Parts: sequence; structure tokens; C-alpha cells
Amino acid sequence: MQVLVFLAVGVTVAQASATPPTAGENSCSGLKDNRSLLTSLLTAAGYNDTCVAAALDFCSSGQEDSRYASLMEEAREVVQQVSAAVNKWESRPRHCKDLLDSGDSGSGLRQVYPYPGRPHHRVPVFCDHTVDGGGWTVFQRRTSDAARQNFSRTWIEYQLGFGDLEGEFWLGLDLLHQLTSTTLQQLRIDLDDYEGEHRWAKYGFFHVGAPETKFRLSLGSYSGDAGDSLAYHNGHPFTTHDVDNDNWSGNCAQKFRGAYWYDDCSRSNLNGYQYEGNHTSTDGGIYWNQWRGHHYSLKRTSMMIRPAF
Ligand SMILES: [Ca+2]
Repeated sequence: MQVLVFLAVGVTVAQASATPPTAGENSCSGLKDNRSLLTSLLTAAGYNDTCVAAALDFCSSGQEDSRYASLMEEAREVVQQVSAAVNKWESRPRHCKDLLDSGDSGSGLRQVYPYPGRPHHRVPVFCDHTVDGGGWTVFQRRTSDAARQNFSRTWIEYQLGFGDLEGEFWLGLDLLHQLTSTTLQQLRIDLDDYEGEHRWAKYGFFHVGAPETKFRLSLGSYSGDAGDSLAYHNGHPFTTHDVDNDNWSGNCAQKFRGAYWYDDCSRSNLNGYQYEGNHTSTDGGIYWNQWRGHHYSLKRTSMMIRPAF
């Protein structure tokens, strides 16, 4: 209970380590160097201001007074509890790479804590620890499974995310901005066609801007065997069928039936309509121009991030 009370004291409390007194030390040992912090802790615990000040005065003077021994012992226990709680929060996984580093393996749904100022804000994500060393947080997936998602969705849906984390989904631009702003991330894209071929593309860094930038895309250098069909979109804001931020006279998300970082309009669109393989439509489908061209809709795609360093 006391641990919860002292959340408000802040992370700096972790520095206020307190160890039990050893033979020859008095009850003030290990506590007198953190006067302001201890004052906050003890008054929050219900001790009288005057009593706390008097006890700490005795500590500061190097004297000992048995009247304050129990109070100082309680202070030590509180500091130890808060330090343990802060250490636990700091070790919570921010993303899938933290989970991999702590021994996680395989792939599937996991819980992460991506918001530094909100230690209890838990977010479900899909982690992939099987591809390219693992530690990947997946933020987009298309599949050919029977349960398909509609990707022609509104701004608010792309902002907050939609779909099934174990099937087709978009994680959400708000969370993508958070994940790519607290740690420098790289991007990996995996593509499968209906003929059993696989290609991949990787970008040295990947950042999604804040809502004020309309979730602008920033990309690092390309590597892979799929060809580079995303650099064309670098520096451009996001466009949905109801919010037009592209450089075309019309709305690219309406024309291509899915939201993306369009310019005028696209060299790829992994959020397009799910044609199956070759098609003659002008709206592209789920396509990556440098590999299968504009008239081939891919069978599977995934987009995922991992810290670059
Ligand atoms: Ca436009």
C-alpha cells in the first residue's frame, strides 16, 4: 500500500538507497543524505511535519534519539519498497526487443509498456522473434486467411489502429509515433506472392511524426531483395479516404482504396484492396512496384520495427 502512496514522489527515489544499519551504526545511517525526499515520503505516509523535521534534524546533527528510531526505521523500509517498485517499472518491456533481450522467444501476442510517463499503460502487440534475429514489433500485416479486414478506413481508425493482431491489422499511428520517437527504430518489410516467392526490404531508420505533422514518414537507407518502393514516400504525411494530405489533385487513398504515406500517389501500397495476384484494376491492390509491379496484389505482407542500435 505504501508503495502506491509514494508513486508521486518520482523516479529519483530509486537513487535513495537505504540499507539496514550494521553494528555500530545508528538508526539514521543511510538516510540523512536525502532529507527532502525523506520528508516527502514520511509526510505522505501520515507523519506530522514537525515530527519529521525534528527527527531529521537529529540525524543531521549526528545525534541519536530513541524517540525517532521507529520513524527512521519506517523511512528505511519505505525507501526500500519504493526503490524495488521503481526498478520493477524500469525493467518493464517497452517493445519486443526488450522482451527478446529478457529471454523471450517464438512469436505471438505480448504486452509492452511503451509510454515512459505512464508506467501502468500496457499495450498488446505481436512480437516476431523468428525473422532476422527477432525482437520485431509488428505494426501491419496482410494475409490471405479467410477473415479479411477492410483497410479502406478513416483517419481516426488508422490513428488508433484496427484489426486482429494475430491476423490482419494496423497497429495505429499514435502508437507508431510513440514507439519510433522514444528509441531510434529500423523498419523491415516482408512480402509473399501467390507463387510461393518471398522478398524483403529493410530501412536503416523509420520514424512516424507526431499528429501535428500528420504522421509524416521519415526513412533511412534501403537494403533487401524486394527493391525500394518506399523511398518515394519518404517525407510525406499520411492520407486516408477522409483526410487528404497528398500531392495529387484527387485523394490517393480513395483511388487506391487504402491509407498510406502518399505523394502523387505511390510506388507501393501495402494497405490496398486484396486482389489475389494478377489483376487489371488501376487501384493497385496490395502492391510493391519494384518487385511484382502495379498490377499484382500480394498474398502476405508485414511491416515491423526494432531498435536500430
Ligand atoms: Ca490530394
